[in-house]
Amino acid sequence: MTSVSKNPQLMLNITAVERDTRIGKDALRVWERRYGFPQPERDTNGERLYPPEQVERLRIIKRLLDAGHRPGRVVALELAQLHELSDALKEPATPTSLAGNAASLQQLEIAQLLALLKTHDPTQLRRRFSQIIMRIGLAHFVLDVAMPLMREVGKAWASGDLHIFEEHLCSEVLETSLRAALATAPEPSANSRPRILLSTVPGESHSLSILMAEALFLVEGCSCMNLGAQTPLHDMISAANAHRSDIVAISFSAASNPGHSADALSELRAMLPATIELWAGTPHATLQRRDLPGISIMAHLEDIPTQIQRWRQQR
Ligand code: B12
Repeated sequence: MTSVSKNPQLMLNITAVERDTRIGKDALRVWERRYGFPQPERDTNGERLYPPEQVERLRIIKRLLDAGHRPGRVVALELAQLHELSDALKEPATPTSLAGNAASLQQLEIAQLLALLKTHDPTQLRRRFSQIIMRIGLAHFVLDVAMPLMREVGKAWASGDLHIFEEHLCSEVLETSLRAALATAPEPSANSRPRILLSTVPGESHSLSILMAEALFLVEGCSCMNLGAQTPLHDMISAANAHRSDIVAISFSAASNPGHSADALSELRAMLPATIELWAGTPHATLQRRDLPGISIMAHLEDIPTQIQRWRQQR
C-alpha cells in the first residue's frame, strides 16, 4: 500500500465506494471473503475504509463486469491485468469512413484535445470544438470526435490520469459547443418526421449522450424535443403526447444498472401508446441481449441513420 492510501482523507467508506463504483455493498463484502479483494482497512469503529488504489481497481472491475466478465474471473486480478482486459474490451466499431490515415488523424485530434483540456482553458477548448465542427460537420464531429473523446476522458478519469473537475470541464464545454451548433443548424420543416422525444430516466444524469443523439437526429432531418436528463416517466408520456412524438429515445450510460434500466423501459413501454416507438441506447451488453417486447435496444449512436431510414420506409 502506498503512502497516499495512508492519508485518511483519501480513504472512502463502503457507502462512498458503492456510490462511486456502482458496486453494491453486499457484493463488496462477499468479494472480500470469497476472492480476498477488496481488502479495506478499518476505522476506530471497525467500519471498512477503502484506499484510492483499491477503488480504482473496483472501477475497472465494474466496467469489465458490465461488459460480461464474471466476478470469479476478474475480482482477484492485479491492476495491470485488469487494465489489459479493459483495453481489450470491444470498442464500438470504428466508423468505416475512418480507416488508415484518417483513424490515426482522429487519434491525434483526440490526444490534442486531451492536452488542451489539461491547460484548463475553456475558451480555447470551445473554440477548438467549433473549428472542428465547421471543418468536418456535426455528424462526424459527434461520431468521430466527441464520442471517442468522452470514452478517453472516462478511461483517463478511471485510471486517475484526469481529475474529476477536468472531466466535468470537458463535459460542460462539449455540451455548450454542441448546443451552439444545434442552435445554428437549419431547422427541420414543421411537418418533418419522425418526431423524437429525448430524455433519460430518473437517476440517470448522463445527458450528453442524448444531446449527441439529438445532433444526429437533426442531421437526419428529424424534429426533436430534448427534455434533458431525468424526466419522471409519467411526464415523459405527457410530453410525448403534447409533442405528438413518433419515437421516444432514452439513453443509459455505463453507470446505469441494466436490471433497473430494463424495468424502467418496460414501465415506460406499458404507459406509451402502441403507435409510439421506444428506442433505448445502452453500452451494457447484458441489456442489449435482453428481449424487451416493443423496445428497440441500440448499442451505437452510429445506428441512428439506418434506424431512421427503417422508420421512414415502414411508413
Ligand atoms: C461525462 C461523464 C459524466 C458526467 C455527465 C455529464 C453529462 N451532462 O452527461 C458526470 C460528471 C455528471 C458523470 C457522473 C457520473 N459518472 Co460518468 N461518465 C462520463 C463519461 C466520461 C462520458 C459519458 C458520455 O457522454 N458518453 C458518450 C455516450 C454517447 O457514450 P455511451 O454512454 O457509452 O453510449 C453508447 C451507447 O449507449 C449508445 N447510445 C447512448 N445513448 C444513445 C441514444 C440513442 C438514441 C442511440 C441509438 C444510441 C445511444 O451509443 C454509444 C456508443 O456509440 C463516461 C465515460 C464513457 N465511456 O461513457 C463516464 C462514466 C459513464 N461515468 C461513470 C461513473 C461511475 C459516474 C458516477 C457514478 C460518478 C460518481 N461517483 O458520481 C456519476 C453517475 C451519476 C448518475 N447518477 O448517473 C463510469 C461508469 C462506470 C460503471 N461501469 O459503472 C464511466 C464509464 C466512467 C469510468 N470509466 O469509470 N459522468
